[in-house]
Amino acid sequence: MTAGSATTTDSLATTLRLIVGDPHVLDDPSVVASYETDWTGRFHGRARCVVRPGSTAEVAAVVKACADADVSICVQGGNTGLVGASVPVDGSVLMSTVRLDQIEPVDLIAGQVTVGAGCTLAALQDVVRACGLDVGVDFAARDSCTVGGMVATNAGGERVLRYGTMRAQLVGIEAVLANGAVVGRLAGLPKDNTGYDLVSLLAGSEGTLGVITRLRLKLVPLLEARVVALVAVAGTAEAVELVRAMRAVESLEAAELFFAHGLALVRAHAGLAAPFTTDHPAYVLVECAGRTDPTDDLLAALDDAGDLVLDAVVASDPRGRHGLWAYRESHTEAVGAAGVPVKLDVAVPLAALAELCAALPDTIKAVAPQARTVLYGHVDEGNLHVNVLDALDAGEAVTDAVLRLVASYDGSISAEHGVGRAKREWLSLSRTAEEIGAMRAIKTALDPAGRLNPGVLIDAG
Ligand code: FAD
Ligand code: 2HG
Ligand code: ZN
Repeated sequence: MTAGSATTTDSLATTLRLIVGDPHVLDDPSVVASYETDWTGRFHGRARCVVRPGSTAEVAAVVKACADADVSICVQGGNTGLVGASVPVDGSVLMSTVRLDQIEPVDLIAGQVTVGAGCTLAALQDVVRACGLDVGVDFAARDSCTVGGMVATNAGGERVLRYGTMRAQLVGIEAVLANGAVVGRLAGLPKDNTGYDLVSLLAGSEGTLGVITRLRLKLVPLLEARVVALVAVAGTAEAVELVRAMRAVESLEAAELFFAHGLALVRAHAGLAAPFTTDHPAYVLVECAGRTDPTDDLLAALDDAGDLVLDAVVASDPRGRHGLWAYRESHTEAVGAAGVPVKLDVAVPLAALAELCAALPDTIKAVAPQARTVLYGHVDEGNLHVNVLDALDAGEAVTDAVLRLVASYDGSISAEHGVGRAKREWLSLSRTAEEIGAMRAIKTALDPAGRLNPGVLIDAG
């Protein structure tokens, strides 16, 4: 399928140039190379060429042309995905959504916005914040990740405890299916029970069911009165207890977890000062946001938490808040600077999080004795990011050991990053054979030739 003849390659490139214009088909290997490796540096693939359509009609025409040539397509937004799903299998056309970046006027009556899939989160935040509204999902890749990629991965991030994941923000979608058909529901109706929910189905589909071209999001109020606290605690169990206590604060928006080893790595990488005079085993970063200053509520809750709080530093001015967030948000970059990690994003029931954190180091050492493990995550959702350095040679064994451990707690092998190529072989740890069969039936119905993102999540039957 993907290995068409040279003649096919040339005639396909010619057809694509006619559709999108010469400058938007890239085949110079030195230019194409930047699209062929994922953010972590672990996953690679050789693209036949890169095509950058500028409208839904162009996307549909490109999809049809590739189908006629029997060539597969990998859709790429900001290429910040962390499971190897945004880079092509060898010979695929790489479709970049970079030109699908239009933001339509914010619908102030509905509190919604329709936006091109290739728009970055930061660009959208700028526009909607100027209207007194905000996007419910936020995380460190905001300057590069696209809203289309966020929907395709059902991204989570730092505000899930208040607003849910990307799927919960989504009220409409426009997409091109594998046969070139355009499907779209962008009216943003809160009530619409007219059959199967394609909007929700495409969320989390990782580029395997359709190319998302536009989407409509419901927005949340822009809450500018904010306070952040970095709280030192004795360990994961205490972090979970603290978050349980903090849930009494209505304005709670984020609860993030990291440990002494991650903080040390981040400080060395980013040159940050120590947040406290002494080191502590674990840290919880909490943020509260409201229309009025939430500082007193946060301080009262910390007070009530008593001995759980070993130390705390609080900031309500933007500079201080960003300074505290840097300790948590810089983890991914600091890990990346230390090497190419085996990256596993998992979730377990909150009651099992401390046990998981305690069991992980030995589980990993058993298959990769030299490995360095860095843990951090979104504590309220029991979502842990397991980053294993110096273990690429044992990547499969590490993945297998960690994901089996997670499954033993009734956990998920992918909390928020998706399955991609990285965890495809382990899907049955989180999904039953019947569920996988149903997913495969959907994939086969919508993409019978398996042309959309082959090798990712699931193949056609
Ligand atoms: P890409 O990486 O380009 O693609 C990701 C997947 O989506 C691929 O399967 C691709 O084929 C598909 N895709 C992209 N665009 C489309 C489209 N228009 N139509 C169909 N399929 C498409 N994730 C979280 O959930 N929470 C976090 O807190 C978080 N923090 C991060 C921090 C950093 C520093 C980094 C580098 C990543 C982080 N991520 C996080 C990973 C997250 O998955 C991505 O940042 C984002 O959701 C992907 O957007 P993207 O545009 O980069 O997509
Ligand atoms: C985060 O929460 C992101 O920082 C990235 O989801 C996680 O680096 C990671 O593994
Ligand atoms: Zn995360």
